[in-house]
Amino acid sequence: MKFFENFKFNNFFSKKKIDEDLLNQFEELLIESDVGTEIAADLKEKFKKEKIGKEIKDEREVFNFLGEQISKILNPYEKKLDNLYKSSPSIIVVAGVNGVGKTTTIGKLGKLFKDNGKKIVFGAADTFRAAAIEQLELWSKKIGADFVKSDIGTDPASVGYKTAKFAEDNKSDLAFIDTAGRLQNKKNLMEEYKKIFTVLKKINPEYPHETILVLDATTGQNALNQVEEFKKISKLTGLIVTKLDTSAKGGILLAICKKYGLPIIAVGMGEKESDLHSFSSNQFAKMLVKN
Ligand SMILES: Nc1nc2c(ncn2[C@@H]2O[C@H](COP(=O)(O)OP(=O)(O)O)[C@@H](O)[C@H]2O)c(=O)[nH]1
Ligand SMILES: [Mg+2]
Repeated sequence: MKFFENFKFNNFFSKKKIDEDLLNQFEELLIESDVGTEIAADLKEKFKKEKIGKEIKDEREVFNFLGEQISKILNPYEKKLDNLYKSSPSIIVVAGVNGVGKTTTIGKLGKLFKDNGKKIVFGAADTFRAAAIEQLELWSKKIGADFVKSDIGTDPASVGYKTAKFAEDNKSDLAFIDTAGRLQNKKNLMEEYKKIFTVLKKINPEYPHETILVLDATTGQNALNQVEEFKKISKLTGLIVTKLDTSAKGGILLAICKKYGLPIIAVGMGEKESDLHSFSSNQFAKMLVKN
């Protein structure tokens, strides 16, 4: 994740003084980093107020300023991972389009809670591909979670139902329900999701306790459209943003928070089981502006 990737530092810092031209470059850079035009204009304005006409001794001043501002923007949206567990069973649906990292994230979440002594079950409601079911099964073996599946092609809602029932009958603490997220046929996809929620609510109107939307940071602005679509199907209780270990420009988190006010639960920083971290606005901001 690199915020300042395309920035011509030499040009910037050879000038030593902040002028309008530099401020505009600063704003452009922010927009390129996916923070959205509103936040970019806002940050530019703040930067201007504090720094215009002043000398900058070194680039850290700019980074620190930006880091502090970003941390302030994101701070209200921190949601601690621990909050996913409320009572047994806590039923959690993990949604998102294909390839964003849902299955991997479930593996990582399972591992975290398992290490905290919780009893976990994974439900393979992505029944579209055999490989998807196997992938989740592998994770369940790896971290020691129970596993609920049906045959390929089975109605995902029935797997959701089976998983929640299993969690009740077997005293699981947390149930994570994996989903398909194929966007090829949006209408079907949305119907499929709706049905999962309807069926879960029939068991208990409180179910699911959480609906997490997983977003891939590398998709940039498109992530906003995904939030928009999924918001129509269900009340989202939080976001997990993956692939922040890549060249993704994490600025998209700011745009999403600003527009939708959704809490961020965790960030994915790699493919391994230990690569999921509770979201800290402070740490995230520091990481973002580090060059
Ligand atoms: N670099 C990186 N890769 C990830 C991360 N999370 C998931 N992936 C990879 O993204 C790909 C798709 O993940 P998967 O969990 O199958 O996505 P799903 O289709 O949403 O279930 C896999 O190759 C994962 O290893 C992450 O945080 N960082
Ligand atoms: Mg998957």
